[in-house]
Amino acid sequence: MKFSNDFFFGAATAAYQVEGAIQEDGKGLTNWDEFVTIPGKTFEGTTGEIAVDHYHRYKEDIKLMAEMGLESYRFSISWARIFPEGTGDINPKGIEFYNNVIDECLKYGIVPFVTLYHWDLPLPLEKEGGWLNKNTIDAFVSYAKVCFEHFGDRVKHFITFNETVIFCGHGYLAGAHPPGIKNDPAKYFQATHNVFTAHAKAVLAYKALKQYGEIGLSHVFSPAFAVDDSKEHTFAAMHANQFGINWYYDPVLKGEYPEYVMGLLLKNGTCPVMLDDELASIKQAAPLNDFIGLNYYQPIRVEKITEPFEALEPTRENSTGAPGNPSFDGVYRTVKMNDKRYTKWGWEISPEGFVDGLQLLKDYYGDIRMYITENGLGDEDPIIEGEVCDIPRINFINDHLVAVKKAIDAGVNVKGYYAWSAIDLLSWLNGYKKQYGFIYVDHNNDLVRKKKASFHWYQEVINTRGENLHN
Ligand code: BGP
Repeated sequence: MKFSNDFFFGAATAAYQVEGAIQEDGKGLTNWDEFVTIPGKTFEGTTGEIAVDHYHRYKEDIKLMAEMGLESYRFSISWARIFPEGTGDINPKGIEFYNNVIDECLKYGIVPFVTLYHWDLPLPLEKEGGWLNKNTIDAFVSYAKVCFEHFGDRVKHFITFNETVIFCGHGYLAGAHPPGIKNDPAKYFQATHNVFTAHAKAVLAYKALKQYGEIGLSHVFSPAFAVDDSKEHTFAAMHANQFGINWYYDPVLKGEYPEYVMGLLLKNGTCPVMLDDELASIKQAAPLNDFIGLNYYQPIRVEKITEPFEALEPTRENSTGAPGNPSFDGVYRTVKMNDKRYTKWGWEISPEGFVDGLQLLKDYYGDIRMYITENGLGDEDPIIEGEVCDIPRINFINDHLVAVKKAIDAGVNVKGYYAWSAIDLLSWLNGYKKQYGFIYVDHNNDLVRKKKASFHWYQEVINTRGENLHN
């Protein structure tokens, strides 16, 4: 079961979910800072105002990560710390903060793996149309360049975007993320195209600097499987994967959009405005994209909708991954199955789906380098005699690491695994109740940190390079 020495054992966080200090040292407000103040948007009205105070406690947190033996730490930069207005003047304090975080990682030999955009858009840009406004593309590229120039001497792994399908899907279809728009496929597809363009232009800018690192992007990876092998449900799975996988990976890896999806968008009038220079950048950047990051939590089980079906009104509860919803185009719906296991939040637990999904990606895209940039179990961890006994998380990660190893042995090019999350943090819509970390944060006692059972377990996994994982 041993993983090779060049495989990263890591863990991840995102700025909004850990940092807090949303208006400190010159940071500008973001779309999320505003969105969470709308009543009912988040569980118990939680906000990232303090989060887990990583902004002030990053030294303590990184020290704990080092003690756990973490080889790489994936974190995101908050754009509004670097450019409080989204564009214009750089905030030197923002640069200083991330320099400190990077240097702190390097002090312990932890490789920083940096996400440039994990959903927190500077508020002035959101007010001007956010990802629907083509100016946001240029603003992102300028911001990305500043990050490459200031951090690229020490950061050799950049992720441009985290999970386009989630922030665009929740932003323009479910209305559960900013800007909170519901059921608008034309806007949704336009936003995704603008993001792919921004990614491509950032890749070109990065390569022009010749920093000799790698750059890619991370998607949520929820491969669709048919509920049975009937023709109609098999079609539903193909359709779901075209929209959920190919629409997201083809422009990045092949430099063009999948014909199947394009055909349907043209037919129903939801095809985005795509300018020639944008399509040219997407084409030019594809062979330069070094890797894809996969955030795998669960697969989806789908069935074709054959009879009229009353869609649930999208809400916070049903928009965060639990099955039960029809697809935006009414072609299929996701289904909870009796023979599958689910988390307390209704997400399927399926290491088998992970192996099959990775194989599917290899079939689509060949030898592209992959990192598992998120995978983990959201749970309410039991505390027994003062100890956080997160045994279900240990089992979950064990099984998913075994799945990764199986995929590697079958020839899939996976180079690292980042558990979500390094430390307990703010779940975007589910507050602090849904925990993911190896490190517990006590919200009743000054955010004191405490090692969970999984902390010691992961330490041992890293130490032995996975030798003792069990099948
Ligand atoms: C991913 C996001 C993460 C994290 C995770 C768990 O989609 O990239 O930021 O939030 O999902 O999600 P949740 O907190 O909703 O359980």
